[in-house]
Order: sequence, then C-alpha cells, then structure tokens
Amino acid sequence: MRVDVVSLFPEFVAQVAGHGVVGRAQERGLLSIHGWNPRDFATGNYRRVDERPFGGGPGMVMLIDPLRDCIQAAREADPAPATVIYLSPQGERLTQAKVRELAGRDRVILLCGRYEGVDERLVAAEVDEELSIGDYVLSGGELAAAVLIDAVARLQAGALNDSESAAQDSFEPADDAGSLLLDCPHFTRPVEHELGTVPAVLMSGNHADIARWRRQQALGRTWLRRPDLVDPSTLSKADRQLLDAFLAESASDPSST
Ligand code: 9WO
Repeated sequence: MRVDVVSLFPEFVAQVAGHGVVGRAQERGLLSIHGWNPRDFATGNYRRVDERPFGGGPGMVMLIDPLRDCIQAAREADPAPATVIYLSPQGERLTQAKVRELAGRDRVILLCGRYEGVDERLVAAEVDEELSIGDYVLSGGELAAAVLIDAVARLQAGALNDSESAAQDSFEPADDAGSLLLDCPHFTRPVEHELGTVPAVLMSGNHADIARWRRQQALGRTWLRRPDLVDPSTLSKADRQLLDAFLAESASDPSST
C-alpha cells in the first residue's frame, strides 16, 4: 500500500512512519509513506500557501493552487489511481470497519489542513472523502493522518510479529453479524500482588475455559462501557449466555469490572 501525505509539516508524519509497527511495515515493503509539501509548489518571492479569508474573521485559509499542484504531483508519482482523503472534524467518523476498508486499498493521498482549513473549492474539486478521527479540533490534520496510517499499517498482512494479535485486539468482529467488541483485561506476573490476584481461570491451563472467560469479559465490558457497540439481538446464543452470566455476576460484585 502506498500513502502520500500532503502537509506543510511532513516531518510530523515522517516521525510516525519511522517507528514501531509502521516503521517495520515500511521496512518489510508492506507500506510506503511519502511526504509532499505544498510550500514546494508555491510561487512568488514569499512562496505563500495561505491568505486571509474572504468575509473577514480570524486566521488564514490555505490557497488552492499550491495544494492542487502538490496533490497532482503526488498523484503522478505512481500510476495507480488514488483517492484523496481530507482529515477534518467535518468528516465521517473513522471506525475500525473504515480502517479495514482503507487497509485494502492500493493507495491513498492524505490531505492535511492547517490554519482554518483549505479553500472549499479545492475540497470540492480534489477531495473524494473527508474523515474525522473524533469530535475535537486539532491544530492541523497531521496527527489525524498519523492515527489513520498507524491503524492501517498494523492491518497489512505481515506487519505484526504475532499474526494473531490483530484479530484478538479491540474492535475485531464479535460475531457473524459483524458487531464489534472491546478487548478483555490482561494480566502478567506476579500472580499475587498487593494490588490483587490474577483470575484463577488464567492460571488453569484450560485453553477452552480461558477463551470463554476472555470472550465473556470482552462482551461484558463492551456492554457496560460502550452499549452503543452491542446489539444483544445479534449475539449468538452462546455469547448471549456469557453476557447474561457476566451481568448476573457483576450485579452481585460491582467491583469485578
Ligand atoms: C482553526 C481555527 C482558527 C480560528 C478560528 C476557527 C478555527 N477553526 C480551525 C480549524 O478547524 N482548523 C482545522 C485544523 C482546519 C483543518 C485541519 N485542522 C484540523 C483537522 N483540526 N482538527 C482536525 C481533525 C482531523 C481529523 N479528525 C479530527 C480533527
């Protein structure tokens, strides 16, 4: 997968691209990230990339032409067609389902705004999708682009060292209906600690019991913390029973979650 990032601060994104799972995915040739700076496509002595907004008000708006030429250069750097994604709070919310869809594409161009944003005519002409990583305002789209790249990189086949870990993480499908679950709790040594004891089932060596307990915890925590993610009517009978048992137990011991 190829990701081109159009940004006045491409070093922001280079930071993400050089470390951890994303860096390793690049080293393994699973992903390539390329930065493009609209400033390099600005003309005139001052190489302006922004101007004051028509209608007045605070802040600056990014000019059409440097952005358009920059996006065009990014497109032409590879023959594969690219969709342009603008990261902004006005976008559709990024979900793990959307991340999975993006991870399957050959290439995307991520457009990062600064100041008050980009001229709306550039958005209308060049942007295919607008995505938001959450309902808050940042000082630019770069951190949102970095979040998207990280989420997409770890889904590239071979990016993670343990191929199981992607499937077991939070937000992987819960059932045939495709509903989503949060992660179960994790424990490591020591078994006995002044902060508590590791649940006995995890020490039992019974892999079926452990898998059932983990799924029950995932179902229960999702139901309690993110009821918007669980529709009990789409759960399998086995999941339903696990959740009912979890809720019966947590009613008698509210400290258990
Ligand atoms: C800046 C500003 C300054 C003065 C008055 C109003 C203002 N609004 C903004 C603003 O919204 N700037 C944005 C900064 C323009 C587009 C890029 N920026 C951005 C992207 N901030 N937050 C995001 C973002 C992207 C994806 N998901 C969540 C947030």
